[in-house]
This record gives sequence, C-alpha cells and structure tokens, in this order.
Amino acid sequence: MNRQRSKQSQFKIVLLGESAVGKSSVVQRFVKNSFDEYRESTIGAAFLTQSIHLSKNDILSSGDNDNSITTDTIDDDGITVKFEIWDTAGQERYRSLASMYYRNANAAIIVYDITQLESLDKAKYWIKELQRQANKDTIIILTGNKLDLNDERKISIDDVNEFTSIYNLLNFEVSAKTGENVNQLFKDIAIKLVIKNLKSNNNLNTTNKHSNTINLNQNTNNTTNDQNCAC
Ligand SMILES: Nc1nc2c(ncn2[C@@H]2O[C@H](COP(=O)(O)OP(=O)(O)OP(=O)(O)O)[C@@H](O)[C@H]2O)c(=O)[nH]1
Ligand SMILES: [Mg+2]
Repeated sequence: MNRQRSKQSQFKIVLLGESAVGKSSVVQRFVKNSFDEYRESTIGAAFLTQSIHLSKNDILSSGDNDNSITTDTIDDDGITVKFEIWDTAGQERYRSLASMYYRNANAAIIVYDITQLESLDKAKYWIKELQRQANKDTIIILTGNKLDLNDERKISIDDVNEFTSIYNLLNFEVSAKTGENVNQLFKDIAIKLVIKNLKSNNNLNTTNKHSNTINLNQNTNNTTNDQNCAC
C-alpha cells in the first residue's frame, strides 16, 4: 500500500482585507468565472467551494518541489484539490469575527487594492494579526487586486516586495475584472499545499519506519476536521 498516492485533497482558504478591495470579486471570478461591476458588500462572511485539478507534472515541476516528491509519490492522474473558501466581510464592524474564519485555515489570501494606499496598511494589519494568532502552518499570500487599473496604481510592486521579503510571504497581483492571474493564484496555492502535505506525510512515514510504530492519526487526505470548522 502506498499511502502518499492520494487523489484528492481538501483545504480551507480564507480571504481577508479592507472593504471594497475586491475579495468577493476574486472569489466569484475563481468559482463562477464572472464579474459584477456593482457588488453588494459582504455581510459576515460567505462560504463557497471550488475544485481544481493538478497534473502530476504541475506538482513535480513546481519550484517548491526540492526533489523530495518523486514520480512514484503522485498518482498518474494527478490530484484534485477541493478548496473550502471563506470570503470575509471587510467592513470594520465585522472585524472581530475574522478569527473564526482564519483559525485552522490552510491558506490566507490577504487582499489590497493597488489603487488604494490605505488598503495596504489594512493588509499589513491582517498579516501581523495572523502571524500572532493564526496557526503557524497557514500559508499567507499578499494579493494586490484591480490590476486592470494599473494606470491609477498608488502602490508599487517595490513597496510590496520590501514588505513581503521581511515577512517571507508570497505575493501576487490579479484582476478580478479581467480574470488576469486569478486562476494562477489559486493553482499556485494548491500546488504549495499539496507539496507541503506530501512532504509532511513523507516525514511521518520516515519517522514511523525508524520508530517501528504506526501513526493512526496520520491524515493522508488532509481533510479538514469538522469539529474545528468555523461554520
Ligand atoms: N476595476 C476593478 N474593479 C473591481 C475589481 N474587483 C472588484 N472590483 C469592484 O470593486 C468593488 C468592491 O468589490 P467586492 O468584491 O465587493 O469587494 P470586497 O472586498 O468583497 O468588499 P467587502 O465585502 O465589503 O469586504 C465592486 O464594485 C467591484 O465591481 C477589479 O479587479 N477591477
Ligand atoms: Mg465581499
């Protein structure tokens, strides 16, 4: 039996950021491939799911694979990743609810609007809060939205790079309106999470071999624990 050759993984993602930066629009583009010029502000939070398929090559050729993931580790058909997405409300009055959604998240997409300087300050606030309060394994991705408004840009990529390199974060720019980079953002997150999962399963198996014990708690599918679900 090869424990690593799981065909499906499930991960929880949360989106955080100031109101009107386009969190719901990014999710809508990813889940429904559509965009609304006039969207209602989110109340509380919205929950959506979407699956994407990763080929074997997507995983093996990723820069995140340090050769510890080999061709035998992954099923020939690749891996289907199901995302459970919590799109939080950016309005100030909902701020205290956020921890319910980022708790136990596998990845957090912190969104700012490249045309709104203050939205980067709010993004930095969320990053600091996550680093203090969230699970240490949560991957944080700082994402500038509204790339279609490049001519009105107030935040340069250099400003952001300086910040992301200090905190060692991933960094993306997307447009929910045109769809530019949106699928790539979620695909990169999926690859990172799958590789992280496969590596940690590898480590568990190696440890088990050495200790001659069986870890009954090992979770090869990384399914989220319903008891910990914020829903
Ligand atoms: N030009 C442009 N407008 C966008 C883009 N993404 C979102 N918008 C617009 O920005 C406004 C706010 O978008 P939302 O997706 O509702 O923002 P939000 O971050 O979810 O806001 P809250 O729910 O209040 O936290 C809407 O009018 C969108 O049409 C984009 O990529 N480009
Ligand atoms: Mg919203």
